[in-house]
This record gives sequence, structure tokens and C-alpha cells, in this order.
Amino acid sequence: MSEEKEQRTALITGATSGIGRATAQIFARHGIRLVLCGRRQERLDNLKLELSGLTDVHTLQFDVREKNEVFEAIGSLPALFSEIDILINSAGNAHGLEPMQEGDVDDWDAMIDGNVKGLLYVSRAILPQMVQRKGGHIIHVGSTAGKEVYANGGVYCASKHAVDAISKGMRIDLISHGVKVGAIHPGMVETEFSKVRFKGDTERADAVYQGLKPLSAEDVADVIYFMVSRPAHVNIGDVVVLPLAQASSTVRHRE
Ligand code: 8X3
Repeated sequence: MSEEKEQRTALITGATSGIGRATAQIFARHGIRLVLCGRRQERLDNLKLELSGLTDVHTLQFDVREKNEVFEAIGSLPALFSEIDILINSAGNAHGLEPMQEGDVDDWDAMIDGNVKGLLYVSRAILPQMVQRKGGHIIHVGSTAGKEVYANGGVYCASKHAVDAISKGMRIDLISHGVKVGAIHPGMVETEFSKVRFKGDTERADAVYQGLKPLSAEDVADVIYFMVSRPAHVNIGDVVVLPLAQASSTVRHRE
């Protein structure tokens, strides 16, 4: 680790759970100033309380799916937090696991609006200032579902394929502006992910991880911190992270 004191500010979406929260925690331990974004104010308050002893923390309560809320919230940042050096687009979820012919269109809206459009809105709200300062780092949290397609997950996979494409497109568009763009694509991570996907059916959610050791949110956050702590000329463009027991979206080894 560099001896220099960390001066950067990171804005993290989806900061109240899973990979977003673990990323906030590791960033705080390294003294990165934080703007924590999420839908649930109480969770944001608790996380701020937990991390304030380590770094400066500001919270923004909004839903990434609400275009106006996104631009208003990010536009309202106080001076100390208004220059965003690192954006972690971690907000996103899976809703349902059904064949297309039985899919719930509200689930589709939630996935496309959150995982794709929400990520675009937040990026669009922050990119101009990065371009103006000729610096910054954006990391999208994708998924192995953005690299492969599996049965009953077609729309979730589509949303994560979009994240992969947006990440690549953004890197091309920002090439002459000094802004790093990268993505991390985790496989199985034990968070609230499956509980959300199966709408609170804990039996179904727990079965996903039975007989194997999935990644933890901290395992993924460690890699994200590695990505943001490389020298200025190094950009980690694309990372796939899997638990040892997973070879692909469909090949898993259970004891
Ligand atoms: C989460 C991984 O395999 O459930 O994005 O799609 S998977």
C-alpha cells in the first residue's frame, strides 16, 4: 500500500447490502471518503455510524430506477463530497427465475430499470465532472450472468450482458479523457441476492448455496479495492471471480 494519505472520494450505489456494503467497509478502512447511496435510510444511517470513525461519510437516499431522484441527489452533494473520484455501480438485483413464457413483466421492469437504466443514470450524473477533471474510475458490478446465459434467467442475464456492453462502450468513449472504466463479474456470492430473487423464500434461497462454499461479499470487495489501488496507468478492465466450487453459471461442484 502506498504511504500517501488517501484523498479520494468514492460514491457507491447499493451500499446498504452485499457487495456494495462490503466495498464501503474496505474503502473506509483505507481512508477513502464515502458517499453511500441506497434506498433504505435506516440502513444508510447505521452504515454511516459504523464507518464514520474511519473516514468522512455522506449518505444519499434514492432509488437508482428513479431518474429525477438520481440527478437531484447527486446534484445536492456538499462541497466536501462533490468531487467523485471513484464510482462503484453496485446497485442491482435478480427478480424471479422463470422461463420467458411465464416471466413476470414487473420483475423484468425491475431488472432492466435497476441493473441497466439505473446504472446508466448514475454514471451519466457523474461522468461529466470526471471528464472535466480528466480523471476518475468507474467500476460496474456485473455478474457471470453477463458472460453466459442460463435457463430461466434470460432477462437477468440480458441485464448483466448489458452491463458488460455498457462497461466496454464507456471505456471506449472515455479513452481520451483519463477516466478508468472496469467491471467485475462475480459468480455465486452469498448475500441477500437469492432471497431477493426468490422473494423471501429462504428455503429456495438457501438451497442455492447448499453443499458448496460460495464467495462472500468481502471476497468481491477485496478485488474491487485491488482494482482501485493500482498505479495511475493501470486499468483492470474486466474480472471474473468465482468460488472454487463453480466452473461456470451451470457447472458447480457440491459435496
Ligand atoms: C449472480 C450470479 O449465477 O446467480 O449474479 O447469475 S448467478
